[in-house]
Amino acid sequence: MSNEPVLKIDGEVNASHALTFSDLEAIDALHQIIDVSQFDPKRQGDAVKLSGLLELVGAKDSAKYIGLHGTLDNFHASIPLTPVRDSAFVIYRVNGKPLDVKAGGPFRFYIPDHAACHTDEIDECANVKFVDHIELTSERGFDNRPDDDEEHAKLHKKEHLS
Ligand SMILES: Nc1nc2c(c(=O)[nH]1)N[C@H]1C(S)=C(S)[C@@H](COP(=O)(O)O)O[C@H]1N2
Ligand SMILES: [Mo]
Repeated sequence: MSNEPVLKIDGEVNASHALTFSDLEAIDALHQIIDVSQFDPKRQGDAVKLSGLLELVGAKDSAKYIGLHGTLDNFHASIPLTPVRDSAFVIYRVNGKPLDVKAGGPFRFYIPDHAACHTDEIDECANVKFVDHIELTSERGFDNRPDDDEEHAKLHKKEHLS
């Protein structure tokens, strides 16, 4: 039990949380998305809406940026909250089981209406895999997404070697 993965949510919130798979499953059906392929035919599984998570932790008005931290491979993004707060979600379950690490699990952030890689702040690169910490901040936070084609190509080469 003690090694069970958790998704930590903290920063500009009323109550920090560390959520397990079963905590996510227990979130009201109103905030669940069953079958994310309706948003992207290449994706499968179920998700919880970011808006549901924000409600759970009580996001403060001072929360302007969302920091997405993937500790496993040290990948981080910080994006403005407003454009994604009603559309983004966290994929966490496939066929009733936790999302596999091969698919970016156990928790994977997903923005359905993302821009192409490094063309905008809200790009495909911000779909952070193995996200274990969501941090709400008042200013832009740490971000090490690739910002040009060369860096981007290098990152993908690394991803495919692993
Ligand atoms: N943790 C983590 N998340 C990541 C990345 C990464 O290297 N590490 N790459 C990003 C980039 S640059 C892109 S374009 C998408 C690719 O997602 P896909 O492999 O599911 O198509 O994941 C993003 N999320
Ligand atoms: Mo990307």
